[in-house]
Amino acid sequence: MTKKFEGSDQVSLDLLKRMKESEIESAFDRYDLQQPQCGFGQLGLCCRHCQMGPCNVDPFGRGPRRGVCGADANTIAARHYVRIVAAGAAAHSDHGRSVAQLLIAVARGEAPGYRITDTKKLFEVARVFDVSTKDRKIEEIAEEVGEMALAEFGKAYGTQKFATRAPINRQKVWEKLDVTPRAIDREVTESMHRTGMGTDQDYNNLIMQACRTSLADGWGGAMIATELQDILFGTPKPTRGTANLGVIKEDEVNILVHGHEPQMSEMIAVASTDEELLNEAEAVGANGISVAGVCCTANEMLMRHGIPLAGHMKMQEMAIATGAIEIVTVDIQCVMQADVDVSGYYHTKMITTSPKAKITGAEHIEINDENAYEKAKDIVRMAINNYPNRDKSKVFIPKGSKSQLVIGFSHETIKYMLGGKFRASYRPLNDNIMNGRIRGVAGVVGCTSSTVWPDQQPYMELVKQLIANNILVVQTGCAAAECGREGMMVPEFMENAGDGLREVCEAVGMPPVLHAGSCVDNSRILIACSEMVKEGGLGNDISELPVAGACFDWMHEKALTIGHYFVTSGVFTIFGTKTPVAGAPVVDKLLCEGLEDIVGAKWAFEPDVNKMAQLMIDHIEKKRDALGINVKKERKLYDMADRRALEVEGSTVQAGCEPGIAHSHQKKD
Ligand code: NFS
Ligand code: SF4
Repeated sequence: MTKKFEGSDQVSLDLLKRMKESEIESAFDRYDLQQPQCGFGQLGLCCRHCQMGPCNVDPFGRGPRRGVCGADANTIAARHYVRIVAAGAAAHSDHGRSVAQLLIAVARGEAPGYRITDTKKLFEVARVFDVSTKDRKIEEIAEEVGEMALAEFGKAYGTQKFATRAPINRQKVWEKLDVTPRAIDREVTESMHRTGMGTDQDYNNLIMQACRTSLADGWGGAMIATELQDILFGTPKPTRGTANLGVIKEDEVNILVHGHEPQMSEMIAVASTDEELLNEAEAVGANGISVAGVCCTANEMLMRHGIPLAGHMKMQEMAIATGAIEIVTVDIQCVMQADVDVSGYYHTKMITTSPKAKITGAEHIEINDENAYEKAKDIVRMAINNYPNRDKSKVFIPKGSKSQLVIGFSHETIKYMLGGKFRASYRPLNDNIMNGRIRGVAGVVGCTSSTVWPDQQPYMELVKQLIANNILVVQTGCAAAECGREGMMVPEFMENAGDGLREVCEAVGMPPVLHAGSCVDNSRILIACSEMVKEGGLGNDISELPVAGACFDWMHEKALTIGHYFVTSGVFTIFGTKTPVAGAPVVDKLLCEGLEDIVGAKWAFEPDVNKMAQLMIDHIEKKRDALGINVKKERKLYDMADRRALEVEGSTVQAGCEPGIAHSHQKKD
């Protein structure tokens, strides 16, 4: 059955057509070639954890019901699930570890080219880590914060320090279940151990380990990545940017930065402004040097510096197939090996920069903390020298394919935007949720993948339905890149929002769809939820908030880990795919029903985007009912709001308006 979604991604369709004409294979072709994909794998019922296997379990009872060791469907599916969560946690966290190492190197003066940018954030993290700031040099504080962060990965005792930022009641839920994450590496290692042959063979116990490991990501490794990157590269503030393949310049040297860690891309961006290199670019006939991003590196660069975003995960081959890329540099995660082949059809050079990620056929130039700027300059120079090799007849940059967007909505920004510079607070957001202008908040995050053909745009449709129902949308990852590319992240898009949400967006001047960053930056959403609880009026735990999370087509294991830490943090989360444990309905029931009684939130898997939106809306309304904020208040004669409205002649504030964002219209209070 073909799914009908909003819009069509013409740019991607044009590029895919072009690739086909040039006989370049795309991930979409390879996806077709993989059909039909293994049914056991799709059901989560394939186990290869020991040499007696691989074992498959037949969910229809016609074949084996157990593996050679006796593992049943529940055990096999739950073990598989835990391994996905552990792999995702490992990916985000290893990224976080590199940032901690870089912070230490910068503090010790061993990383030329980098600096400490946000001391306010440094002090905030120092406070959480119990690092003294009194009468100490910034470098001293930064070094100790870096060391403390590094210790979070392997400490012998205690639990994750950032977990103390969660509301007290949430922490109590975790303590009671004994899922407060210990050292990050320990949780990942223990997950691998428990899921091997012959260890943990109780699906309930396995899913609890998935809870603990996912929290080690969200409130551990991923949060360390976000917070320490903010210290080093700056906490994002609202900035204008551009997105889509049209950001690639026909007459400039183009460098595509792809991957996840900003360490590499930040230096390439700096090197691209080097006077000497700009002169060299001019000497080869180029009008400048242009850097554009793909995947989460793009989100990082866009959020902090407004550096254009060429595309999200499933567009990486298309970006190279514009034929106008001199160099594509990659570090870690979500990089397709096929990029080497696509590059090979053009003059494009592909360069790997991380010792953790080499790709056969790509050139390796290692970038580390000490040599980053020099190596980045070398790479930019290589791109310049490659510019004359560009075959103009192969260049294809779809015309008009460039969208404007406003980005940079860190949780601090949201606080400032809503509360104002002098009284930054979540009070106005909570008040507007309580008075019903905003019904709730939805996180729409995660991947794009080759399982969805570009004539379908599920993220657009989902987000449109949510904002039309007065739900404020916060986005990260490739889902954010997709909606940003489609022009949904500008204040003008508020005309698609419901009346209440539009009123708030108008008063504050913000889009109804907020870009909060890369996938590790989902930790910003965890903090925002915690702040909403602490602000008061919306219950005493994240699980009481009228919020929901969604990802349509998750691709990388990281996305499932994110989903699981949101659920374990108390947020109803829905993915637009089939359940990853479809072959074990009992485990599926635990994820999609049972967990609600245990952690206060549950999963849903629903491939129909309309049903997905409705489930989120229903959930948010259910939470509003439980909070008692859906009850219409009885009007008193001349209540506070009436008096205010009378006092403010000519003001746009209406009678009945409660304290909130719209008060920024008031001339006096
Ligand atoms: Ni997230 Fe970023 Fe995109 Fe998915 Fe990959 S780029 S870390 S995993 S595909 S959203
Ligand atoms: Fe088969 Fe059990 Fe070995 Fe898995 S662990 S491959 S189910 S024998």
